[in-house]
Amino acid sequence: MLKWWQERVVYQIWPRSFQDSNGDGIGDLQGIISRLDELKDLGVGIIWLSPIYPSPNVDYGYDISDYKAINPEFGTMEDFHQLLAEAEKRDIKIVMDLVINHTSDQHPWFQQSRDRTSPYRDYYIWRPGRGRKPPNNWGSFFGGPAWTYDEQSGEYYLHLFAKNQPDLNYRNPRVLEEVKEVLRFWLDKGVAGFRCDVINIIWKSSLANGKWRPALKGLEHYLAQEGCHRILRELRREVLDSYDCFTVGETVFITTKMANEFLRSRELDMVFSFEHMAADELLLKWFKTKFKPERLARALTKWQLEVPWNANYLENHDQPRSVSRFGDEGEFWEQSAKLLAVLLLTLKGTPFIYQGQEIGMTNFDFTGMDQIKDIESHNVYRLAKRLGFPASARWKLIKASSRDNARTPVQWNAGPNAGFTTGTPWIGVNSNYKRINLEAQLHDPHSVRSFYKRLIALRASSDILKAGAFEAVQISRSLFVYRRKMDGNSLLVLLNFSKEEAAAPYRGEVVLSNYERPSYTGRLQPYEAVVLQE
Ligand code: TEU
Ligand code: CA
Repeated sequence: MLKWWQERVVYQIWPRSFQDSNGDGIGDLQGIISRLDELKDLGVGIIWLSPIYPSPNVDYGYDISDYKAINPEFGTMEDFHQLLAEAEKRDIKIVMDLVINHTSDQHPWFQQSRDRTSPYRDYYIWRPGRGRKPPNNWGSFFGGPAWTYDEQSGEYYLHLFAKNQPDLNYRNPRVLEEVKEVLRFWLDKGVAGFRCDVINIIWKSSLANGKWRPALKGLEHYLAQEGCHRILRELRREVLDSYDCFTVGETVFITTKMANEFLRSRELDMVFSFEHMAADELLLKWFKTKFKPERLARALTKWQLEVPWNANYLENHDQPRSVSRFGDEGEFWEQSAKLLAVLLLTLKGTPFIYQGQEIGMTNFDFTGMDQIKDIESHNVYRLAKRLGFPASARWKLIKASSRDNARTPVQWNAGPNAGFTTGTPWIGVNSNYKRINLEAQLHDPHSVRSFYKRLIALRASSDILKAGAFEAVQISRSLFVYRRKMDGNSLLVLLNFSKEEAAAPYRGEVVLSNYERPSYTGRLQPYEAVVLQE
């Protein structure tokens, strides 16, 4: 028997760029409410909201200054209640983002923590320096050291992300008590679960120096430690078990073995893997290399075979757009966007669609750093400059990997600002919005969006697609063929990740094809995806 969060499809909203309702250029809750009908029509059963809490926006919501309120830029608590009610009318569940590795440095806990005598001192991780040097050699995810000196305190505090995102200290039991209250606060309102931000790094086993690594020195001291498992078990037992909800962990650097350790006794219900996201990377996400479909297929296959239930995704607010990365922005834009849809919705697991993915939105077309808002991009750009990268090379890194690729406003129509706002958008709209927008696709039966809708419906009606076993059939340079099977029935999925035709001598009745072909004859067109009933 599948759980409801296994049956449904999740749609991720990054609220700031979704839909503005009041002309201030910033997406908001009323904007989301106004689009629920379209999401329902698409077949979405769960919405995951990236953080909507008050935040100074150093990391656009992932730096939280109050866990129990709504960012006034997005609306009020009343708006949130309305969103819950309107979603429920449409049988859509709402999932919140839970960011508990760190808070904002503007959170009152941290403000008080800067006073050495405050009871909040131990909410964070403070240490004296080693002479003029930080307490250890750890590096932060956004580049630079993981420690910042605070004049007022005369000590350093740990931050695995920006210096405005101090890490919480889970050795202090009061911190976990606060977190439990936050969970109950939202669950009692009716939210259906949490996407747990960098949840596998919340426990630091020691603060010893890290061994050498190309980035993130110190990782071995905080990645998936026993203390983290203990905390998650406690949250499960004392809070989550009393509600009908699910959790999905954003679990950086996770292996399938680690994943199973989180899933075994339901410390988390699902985890996001990052391995398949490395299919076009060399060592670091900043060094993009030619995309190799084979690497993508191998990573996905490994996770399909070794983990019982996956959280499948090709995009989110941290990743470049999938059609630009794994497909083709040019001649085969439409076919490749549809191919990626087939991949996402025919793997075993819960599919996560990121806003705009369903209309094939592409990477941004910005021309300079002044248009980039993301702190990580700016930090890395500066770092690359210090390392002596020429300006053109620095810009290339940003273009290929910046998180802002996925953060441009959703393209609703061909009107001003793509229908996102009547004011000035907080970040640039991609200039391709006249060609790529929802309105143009909504009633076109052959659009990318209609194809997503068909696939979501197909998955909903197919026990094989939802629960059938996965079997890899062929992984070669540009072909990925796999089977889903159950009780003697099977579906074969054929994907051609290339601009060339390809021979793929398999047989079956066509269930679905992005070329709308009536029958299959053993050859795939460029970027063709076919599902065959065997
Ligand atoms: O991301 C964690 C993370 O490690 C990366 O995916 C991150 O985006 C970065 O690219 C690493 O180089 C989560 C959130 O999804 C992200 O938006 C936040 O910035 C981050 O945690 C901190 O809360
Ligand atoms: Ca607004």
